[in-house]
Amino acid sequence: MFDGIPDSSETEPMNIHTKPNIKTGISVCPHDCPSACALEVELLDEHTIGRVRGAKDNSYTLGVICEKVARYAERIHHPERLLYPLKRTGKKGSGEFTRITWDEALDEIGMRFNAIEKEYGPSAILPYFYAGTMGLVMRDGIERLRNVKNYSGMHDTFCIALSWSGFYAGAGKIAGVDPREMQKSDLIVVWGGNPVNTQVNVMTHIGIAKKTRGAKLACVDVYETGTMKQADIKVIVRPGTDGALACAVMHILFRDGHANWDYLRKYTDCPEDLEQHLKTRTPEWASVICGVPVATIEELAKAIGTTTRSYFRIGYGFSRSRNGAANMHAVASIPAITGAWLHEGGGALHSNSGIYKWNKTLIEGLDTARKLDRYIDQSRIGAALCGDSHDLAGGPPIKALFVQNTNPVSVAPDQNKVKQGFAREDLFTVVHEQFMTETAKYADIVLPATMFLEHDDVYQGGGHQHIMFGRKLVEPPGECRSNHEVLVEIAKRVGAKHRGFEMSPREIIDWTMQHSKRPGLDVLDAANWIDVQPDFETAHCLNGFGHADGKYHFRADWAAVGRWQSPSGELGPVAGMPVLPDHWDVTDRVTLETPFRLTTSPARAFLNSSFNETPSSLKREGRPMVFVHPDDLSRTGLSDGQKVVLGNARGQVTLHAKVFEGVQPGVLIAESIWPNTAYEDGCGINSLVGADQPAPAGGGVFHDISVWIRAA
Ligand SMILES: Nc1nc2c(c(=O)[nH]1)N[C@H]1C(S)=C(S)[C@@H](COP(=O)(O)OP(=O)(O)OC[C@H]3O[C@@H](n4cnc5c(=O)[nH]c(N)nc54)[C@H](O)[C@@H]3O)O[C@H]1N2
Ligand SMILES: Nc1nc2c(c(=O)[nH]1)N[C@H]1C(S)=C(S)[C@@H](COP(=O)(O)OP(=O)(O)OC[C@H]3O[C@@H](n4cnc5c(=O)[nH]c(N)nc54)[C@H](O)[C@@H]3O)O[C@H]1N2
Ligand code: SF4
Ligand SMILES: [Mo]
Repeated sequence: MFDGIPDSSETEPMNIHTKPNIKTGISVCPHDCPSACALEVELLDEHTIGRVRGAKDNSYTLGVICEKVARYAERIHHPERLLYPLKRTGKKGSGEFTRITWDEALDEIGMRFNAIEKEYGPSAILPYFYAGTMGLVMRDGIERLRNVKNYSGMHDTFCIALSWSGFYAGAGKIAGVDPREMQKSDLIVVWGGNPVNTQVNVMTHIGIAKKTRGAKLACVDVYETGTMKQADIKVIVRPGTDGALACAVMHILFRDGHANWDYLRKYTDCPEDLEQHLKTRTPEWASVICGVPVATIEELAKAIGTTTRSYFRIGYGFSRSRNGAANMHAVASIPAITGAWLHEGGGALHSNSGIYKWNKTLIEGLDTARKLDRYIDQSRIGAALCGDSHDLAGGPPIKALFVQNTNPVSVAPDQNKVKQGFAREDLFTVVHEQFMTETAKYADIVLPATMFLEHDDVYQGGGHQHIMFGRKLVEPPGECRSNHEVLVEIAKRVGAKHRGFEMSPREIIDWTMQHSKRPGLDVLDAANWIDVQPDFETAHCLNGFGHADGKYHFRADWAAVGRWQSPSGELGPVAGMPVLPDHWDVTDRVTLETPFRLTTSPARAFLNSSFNETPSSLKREGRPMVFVHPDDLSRTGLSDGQKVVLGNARGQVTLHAKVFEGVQPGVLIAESIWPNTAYEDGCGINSLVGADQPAPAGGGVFHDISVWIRAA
């Protein structure tokens, strides 16, 4: 029997489309991607899916999804999926395990957690998670266990800490113009993002604007990406120098009379100070820093200054630097100079996460007497596990880890330190996963997890404006259990009492919807998704930006931003940050020993560490490579296709060189994230990445790396 799926003889409800002989169910892509695509999934039998397609009637998805999810059958029916609970038999990291029952696994977890809590206090246990699934129940339910038990807090810094800090410093909220308005735009500026790889739907909407209005696309990146290949204005910067480029663009806008002074006086905090400050930030000044020819800077600024409807689609990538928050703030300031926000098809969007305003009391157990003693920085998990007193914040060592939805031994910075920490014999590690990841290999207990088509959850579009129901469409294989089911069972064994542990995911979704001033699950279930786009005035900030004074802030209050973003208060050298938009020269140093700058930009067929197990993704990506400018190849005596080593004080990585013209000399690109085992010696690309705590709230500096390169 299908779970809730009628057979084709029944009347067709809204959420089921019947193709000849193949049933189709509607769900949502759960992966960590701003597109959160509405999906149509072919259902071959109660366990088996066929092709996956984008829902045509979702006004953001418009029938388009990425290739890797279209082939989801490869992932959900992968022969290497984890099916049963496992207990470690070999050395940590060896991947040697034996099958045990769920009761044995859960009883051991309960016993060990209780013993550790008794001896060291609850802070010695760290629930550690990220966004492997973006479903609110399955992703964030782990916070309920943490909060009820007062286990260690976690500050999530992999992804958004730098970019949101920068955008918030200016706009005072994390929301922007409806992405569908890109269709009405005459210039779309994709800055520091590569939607062709990372959120294909942006290209759909840009494509419509190009076709119907002859809109132009400008793209700012550190190499010629798939997105840049389609751009009319191509800007290749040196990594970590977008602040300089943005300042020069704004300098030209003021210089050439493209500043909208009526708008500036009404909607921004200190335009005269900014204009004055930018007097010396000329294109010549910026060109030396960012390596972009003056003529290209002029071309970009002219297009922005002379196109009323210019839409800034601002990505995450360029914020993953030690100066990333400052760079984001500088870039986000550009449309406030021209007043592009006033017009349909104009303004900016980085993320729309701020529009949803969820009441997470039930999901996260916020109604408990929680008093978390400390927060561990997610990106510094290596140092924290190795006992760094700064990271442990005066608390006990971490003695137990419970990991869901993330693969830190692959994706976290400073990988050698992370491995050292995970290898500790006195650390009790539980990993709930779909595959035997690098992290799962270090676990004492591995638990098999369901995939999104095997459980119910609710999703929000980070890059659009839909609340969406992702429904269970097939039965899980083997003994896989959902995150919620596992939390319920652990809660029982560690004495964590909360009504959320007594409820089903559907009940939790329904309560959460209703208490977030939305309709209940019945309405969502019938409609599949709800469009919650704020009105034009709100989205365009015409009734004010998010700060108390309603203004866009050119003058950033970084200490306040740090306190907003980081639960343990502002971090890093906040005092040194530029108050007005500027170039902040704090990136990883280029030295005689490490003369190259490296970024680890996302590969098209992988999604972080996911999909790097599916055959078609592996085939498409080939092998781990580093793109090298031809001048650099000849300068270093290396050749195209040669096996090379990249290295710095943190580690070394072996991969193959590939000649590539679309990058500045001195800059290397290693598209990521390959499994560690794809590299010789098992050292993944994050062995080279530093785990600093950049101001004002920490964050992963995945594209801010200095290295040497030499023949292997
Ligand atoms: N070098 C480099 N490193 C990076 C980045 C980069 O650009 N370059 N990007 C960084 C960024 S932005 C991010 S967000 C991180 C993300 O890195 P990760 O957190 O590792 O992200 P994912 O690969 O999305 O998901 C992790 C795991 O979640 C599991 N999972 C999925 N759904 C479920 C579920 O329902 N239950 C359970 N228990 N598990 C599930 C998947 O199998 C997968 O192994 O990587 C960061 N690391
Ligand atoms: N295929 C695929 N899709 C993904 C992911 C993936 O790994 N693979 N990851 C998902 C996740 S978790 C996230 S957060 C989003 C992120 O999606 P994006 O917003 O696109 O951000 P990034 O993926 O980090 O990097 C985007 C681009 O920024 C460029 N970049 C790096 N440094 C700089 C710089 O200093 N200046 C400029 N101008 N550009 C720079 C990189 O070269 C890259 O092309 O994508 C999601 N979608
Ligand atoms: S584009 Fe993003 S949200 Fe859409 S199917 Fe692909 S990974 Fe999922
Ligand atoms: Mo991310």
